[in-house]
Amino acid sequence: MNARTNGLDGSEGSAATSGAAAYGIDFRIRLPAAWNTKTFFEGIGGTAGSLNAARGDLRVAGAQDNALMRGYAVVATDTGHRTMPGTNGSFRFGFDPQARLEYGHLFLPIVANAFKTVVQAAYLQAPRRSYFIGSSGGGRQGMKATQMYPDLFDAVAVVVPGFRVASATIANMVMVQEQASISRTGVDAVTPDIATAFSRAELNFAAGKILEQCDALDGVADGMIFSPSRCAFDSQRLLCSAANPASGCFSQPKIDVFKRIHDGIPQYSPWSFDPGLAADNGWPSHRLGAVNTVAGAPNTANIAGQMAGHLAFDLVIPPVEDPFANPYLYMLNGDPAAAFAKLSATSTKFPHSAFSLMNADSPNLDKFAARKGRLLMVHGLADPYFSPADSTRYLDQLNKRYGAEAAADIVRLFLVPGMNHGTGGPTTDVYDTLQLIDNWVETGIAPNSYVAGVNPGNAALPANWSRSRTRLICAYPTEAHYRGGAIEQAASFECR
Ligand SMILES: [Ca+2]
Repeated sequence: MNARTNGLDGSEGSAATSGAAAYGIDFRIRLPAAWNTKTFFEGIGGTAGSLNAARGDLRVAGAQDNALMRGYAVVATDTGHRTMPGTNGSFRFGFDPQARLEYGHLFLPIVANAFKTVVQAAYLQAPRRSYFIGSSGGGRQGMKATQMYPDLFDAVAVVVPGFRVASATIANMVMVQEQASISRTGVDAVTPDIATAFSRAELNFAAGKILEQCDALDGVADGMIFSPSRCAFDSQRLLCSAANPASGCFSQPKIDVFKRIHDGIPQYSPWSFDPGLAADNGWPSHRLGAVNTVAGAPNTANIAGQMAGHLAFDLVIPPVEDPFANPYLYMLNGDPAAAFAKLSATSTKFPHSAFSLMNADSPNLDKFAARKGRLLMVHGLADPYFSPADSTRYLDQLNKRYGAEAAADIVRLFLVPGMNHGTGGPTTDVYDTLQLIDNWVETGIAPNSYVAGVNPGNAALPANWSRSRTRLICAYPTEAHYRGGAIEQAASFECR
């Protein structure tokens, strides 16, 4: 829909470079023969720009089923642009104002309404329930729907939602610069290589020290911290000294940086101290990347690549002018205050700021609440991309606006110890998001907790955990507490 062979500026994304009409909203619908009268809109993370299979894959590690197999009609979309080939190809839609608008939120009503029309035509019946599930950037999309298009969905589930992505990228810029201050230079002998800021031994040491102080606060030392509200980690425990000469201990400058990047920036939220930081899809992939072996090659950490390109080309107004620029250098040398100001900027060409287009942080859910809409949020306490404290901050805002009791009828937030960006880490990340929201909508009873299991294929699972471990995940602000019994079983915990 809305196909255009060129960007509005006439210069970007010709059909020759993208292999198709450069812009336009692609979508894919799958319709099961045995329809359960419900629909599933699949969010898409990152910078979108590709068309997923529309099976309604559930963000359930190891699960063999999907929404389609359960009888849901499913839609997926690229949100209006295709990833272009070449340098910064996934970010270059940001030079096109209409593509920014569609990616920001406009694709939601356009695709949802087309989906509804197709479903009605196919089954000669309007859908009885409509759900949206998305992770990361897809979570941001779901929250936009609750705030801007409250009639579209009966329930929205968001996992590790990047609902203040614009603000988060500035925290990322500060992280890059903080890490650079303790990094070695790369192979060009000039540019700091932030992959060297912390070694794997140091991350493992930090994870151990965090557990040492906070693991047992929930009643049991089981490698998971269920009481983040009571875990005021003392980072001086990491310091190398005569009494603490352990492998992986920290110098004082490293402790200072470690603490500051957990504290974050005032315009965003702090990060929790959680042992999941040492897992592959925690800090190593998001904040450090691989050690650079080729002069001039971009750092592979997401704060230096994915989030950097997103900020430079899709969020700030005006975007960085050279579409082939190295976004790592933008993060490394940029002025965070100046970049932050460009997130609220507009121009004649770009009439909508990044904050208005991309952030989804309005606590006004009046219309969504009036139609009995339900919002389920799940956030990993070791998510290195988007802060779990940003999700609790949002919950606190809703509690203030509606009162805790009324808010609990609209939204439930679940914090998952050890879980990284959606899945992975030393954690129980197997659970059924779709069943949770469907039960909530069909019964009207909000979930106070759910039982999660481990993914036996998760390489970050500690050796001494049972591969059938289950845990009780409690709705914020309650926290799981061990009450006695078999340590590997969720039934041995209660929400307090
Ligand atoms: Ca524990």
